[in-house]
Amino acid sequence: MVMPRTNLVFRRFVVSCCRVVLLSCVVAGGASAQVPEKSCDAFLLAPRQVNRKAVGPKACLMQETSATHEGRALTRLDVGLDGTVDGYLAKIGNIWEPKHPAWMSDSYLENKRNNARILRDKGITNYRMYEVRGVSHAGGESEGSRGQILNLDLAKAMDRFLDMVDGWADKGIAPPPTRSDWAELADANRDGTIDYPALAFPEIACPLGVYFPYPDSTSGTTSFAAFTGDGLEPLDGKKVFVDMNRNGVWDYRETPTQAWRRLGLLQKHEELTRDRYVACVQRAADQLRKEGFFSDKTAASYIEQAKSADLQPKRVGSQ
Ligand SMILES: [Ca+2]
Ligand SMILES: [Ca+2]
Repeated sequence: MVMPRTNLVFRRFVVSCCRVVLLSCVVAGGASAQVPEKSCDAFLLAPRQVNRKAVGPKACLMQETSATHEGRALTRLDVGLDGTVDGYLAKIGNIWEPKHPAWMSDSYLENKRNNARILRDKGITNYRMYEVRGVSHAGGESEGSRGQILNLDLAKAMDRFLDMVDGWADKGIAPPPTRSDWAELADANRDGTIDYPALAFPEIACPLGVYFPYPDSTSGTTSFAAFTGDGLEPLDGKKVFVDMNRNGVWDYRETPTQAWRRLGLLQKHEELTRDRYVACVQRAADQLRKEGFFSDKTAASYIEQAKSADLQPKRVGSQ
């Protein structure tokens, strides 16, 4: 999330960026090839001098896609730049397929974290980066469920992010601090303990299974492996086992009760009951609501769904 200018076009551009940054995850999704491209050269800054050479984006193309969320009209802008960025060639050939410098990671989470660190180190303060656990790059609003693909629905927090951008631009109300599980970004007072951890939606805080990158570990989409208590931990699309219980071994799936005991959500002899599940979801949703990331409506809907969710979760596809 970056502090928007008052110009509406720029605000919408920034809102689009907010989604990319807030996902802060593993792999960039491709822009739709069906949407015609338009020039956005008018928004380019003048070139800067680096080592006596003029550097900076030279050309800009964008794709504009209309969408609605809960009745609100949104415009998504995907932007491609040509030219040089800090002396690195930003693009060779297809403007939508930039050639990455060697120091960039295959992990988009790593790249987004580094992006936030670089902004901070440059003294830029009008940005925020929010990691959301259990997400790769794609949010469920565009690719919620398709075959083995199942993504966490980030749209449930988008209304609050739009409000944050509006409040920041119009009233100067700064959004909450950057949230990350990387101490470099989230241990504000440098005492070794993270102060602003990544966001845990109720699906993650009160899990009935695990989300994992799918088809492989660098994919922008995820699949979901349910705590069925039945059979082996599944394989991803590259036939690498999904270590659901993080014990380093390809072993059997836990039941939700076994997983919750391991995670400390239940005591050793406690069972996962409806009341305990609803209470957990309520705690997780309320915390996000108090911190400003969930609306009242989103928090309430999570609690309502928890009252009827299947506590003996079924597999997704063959997962
Ligand atoms: Ca700390
Ligand atoms: Ca395991």
